[in-house]
Amino acid sequence: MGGMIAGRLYLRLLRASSKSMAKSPLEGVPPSRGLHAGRGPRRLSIEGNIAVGKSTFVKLLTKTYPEWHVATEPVATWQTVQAAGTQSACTARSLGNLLDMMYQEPARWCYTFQTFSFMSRLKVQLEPFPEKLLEAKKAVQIFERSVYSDRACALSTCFSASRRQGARRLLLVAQVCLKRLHLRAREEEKGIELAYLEQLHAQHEAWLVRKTTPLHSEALLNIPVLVLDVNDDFSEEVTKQEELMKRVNTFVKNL
Ligand code: UDP
Ligand code: DCM
Ligand code: MG
Repeated sequence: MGGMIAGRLYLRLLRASSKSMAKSPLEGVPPSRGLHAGRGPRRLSIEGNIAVGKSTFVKLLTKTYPEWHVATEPVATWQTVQAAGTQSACTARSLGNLLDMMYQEPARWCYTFQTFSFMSRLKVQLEPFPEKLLEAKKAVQIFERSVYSDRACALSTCFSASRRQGARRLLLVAQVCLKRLHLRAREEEKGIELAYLEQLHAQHEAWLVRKTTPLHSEALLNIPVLVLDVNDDFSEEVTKQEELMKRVNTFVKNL
């Protein structure tokens, strides 16, 4: 990639089609609880590097397609981990900020964080379909990241960071994601360096574009992916937003 990190968003169908699913280990799992076979919702995830603009894009989707169901990443759950049995508002007792703990001391907390975030995502992905989706003619459900990204990208990056803990690298250029990361200014993330984002970017490209990441099923290789270039700011640019939404519309229509 020659040093330049492309700001890219990837819209990926969550599961292989029923035809390619025949080979998948998930065979037998009902594809769409409560919906007609073959008319199930299109379930997609928004993938991409830290701070590339996934949440901003998800907001734009919500505005453009109010009939779709959109699930944001449960970051707040990771920032205030609740003690078991204290989840209700009146008994809530926080055990701490696991996201911060992971960045402060990756060698100690990376595994715990990855397990916890994976489980919280799984919980979101397994929730029954909301009422409005059951009524829609063509139901679409979008998740900000997925259990697949945890596996294909975050895990190895996080674990290799935990092995390199303490090593520091010089930053030469501020790139799109790093710039947006600083703009967002999440306290926990202020130590993130360009090299970390570069590694994550390479993993997304290997997984979703070059398709060289080893996967547990061949069927997953054929999953449709829409790649969107978001190097240019789209948070305020109406023309850019319209162009992005048009591409999403065509992609989803053909699924
Ligand atoms: N952002 C921006 N221009 C864009 C997209 C995002 O300035 O075209 C900003 C956004 O307002 C936020 C930061 O970049 O302050 C990170 O965006 P977001 O939280 O959407 O990123 P995510 O981590 O969800 O991918
Ligand atoms: N994160 C991580 N590993 C994961 C998922 C998320 O380290 N499997 C971290 C990266 C970000 C934060 O959680 O600091 C949320 O990601 P984003 O801002 O990209 O949505
Ligand atoms: Mg986000």
